Amino acid sequence: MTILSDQLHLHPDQLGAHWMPFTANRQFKANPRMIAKAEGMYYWTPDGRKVLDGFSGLWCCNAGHCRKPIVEAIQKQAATLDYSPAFQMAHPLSFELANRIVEIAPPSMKHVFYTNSGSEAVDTALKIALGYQRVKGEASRTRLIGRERGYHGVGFGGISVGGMVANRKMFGAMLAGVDHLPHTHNLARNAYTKGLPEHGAELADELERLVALHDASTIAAVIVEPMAGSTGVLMPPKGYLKRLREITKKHGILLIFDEVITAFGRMGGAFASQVFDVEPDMITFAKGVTSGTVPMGGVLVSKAVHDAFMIGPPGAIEIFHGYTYSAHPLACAAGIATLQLYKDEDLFNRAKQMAPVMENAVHGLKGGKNIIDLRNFGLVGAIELAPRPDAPGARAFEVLLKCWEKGVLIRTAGDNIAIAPPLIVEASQIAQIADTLREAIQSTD
Ligand code: PXG
Repeated sequence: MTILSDQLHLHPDQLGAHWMPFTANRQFKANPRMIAKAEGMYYWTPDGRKVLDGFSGLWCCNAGHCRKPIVEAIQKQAATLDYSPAFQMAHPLSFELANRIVEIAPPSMKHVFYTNSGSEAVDTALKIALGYQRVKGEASRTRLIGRERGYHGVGFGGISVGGMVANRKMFGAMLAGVDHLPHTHNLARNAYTKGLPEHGAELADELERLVALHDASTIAAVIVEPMAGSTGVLMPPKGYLKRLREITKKHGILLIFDEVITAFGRMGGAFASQVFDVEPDMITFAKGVTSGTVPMGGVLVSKAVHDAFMIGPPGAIEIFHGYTYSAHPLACAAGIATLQLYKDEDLFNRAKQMAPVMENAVHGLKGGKNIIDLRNFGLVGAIELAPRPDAPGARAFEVLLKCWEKGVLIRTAGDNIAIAPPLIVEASQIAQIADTLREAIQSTD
């Protein structure tokens, strides 16, 4: 393997121009953690150090890195059709990919609206929900309900229904007419649960309380992540999602599952909706659809929701919404190749088969220093550490830095550590992640 040219070693003075997202810029630029190359389960730093990817980049490279069929499909597409107009014109790959996504989606999901990211997928789904209620003659249904500790990207819609204080507090009033369900994380009752927590299904009944408060005639949609990823990997209590489905249906409220993280194998099936056997009205996706190779997101929409818009004269545009890069040819080519690879290598089933290995590895950390909870489902594991009283998040971030030094990439959210390796991960690599974490946690005060 040839490792990496000198130009990858940037002088600190060259790092200022890029204002990095969700990053402590000054801290990072004083001691940068650069990645220069990837293949399979591994990253390499510019100086050739090999790092095991325990987080699929950022929950996205589900097929592993630089997989040949995906790389070749992108290369070929770039040389064949670089871009075609997204509005009133099309290219065949977008239809092929949509059909392939619909094929593996829950049965009622029949249509795909493309975006370029999860944030855009969320804002698109919220807009479709508002539009749907209006075209159905229920224009008073404008309220959107999210959940505490939810993450739905960083658009104004997404932060409004989201429940992460840091992502909201700087940005003013956001969308009006939003309310939130309580989150389901309960260490007192559910700590150290393997798989889905026993307690908390009744928290879905809080939606009845919100309906009583606002009246169903004002509520358009509820959006939740089947598994809340970004606020620390919070698994849905047994029966919770089903209960949410029942209540939303009863009141004519649309249910949106934000599956940006959970779709494409992470939970051990194509979509978490199937794994948890609950069918929403819309599903947002991104990340794994192209295994992170080319930005793409989208909204899977039920036939009923889609068909409600197909009214008026055929020459009328049904929804005034879309992006220049909706269904970008490179993203579609990458998506088709990615879904084919998932199928050829049966990767969603592989995730399911590896889930017990992940479970054992994660729960094998029990008793470690400062650990207050261990969680797992599918190919996801989480370790919750007690926060330092004066510095929430600092302890887990120190563990992240130590793991990086020891050659394993993980991710933190506050004092939660998340593990979500590519679905091609081997048992020995899961063991390596766990061993590295054990050592890093033990050596952190
Ligand atoms: N919805 C959900 C459920 C997500 O997890 C988004 C929307 C936004 O997607 P975009 O593509 O706009 O970033 C996300 C993104 C983490 C982490 O560390 C999670 C995300 C992104 C980066 C880091 O948990 N999720």
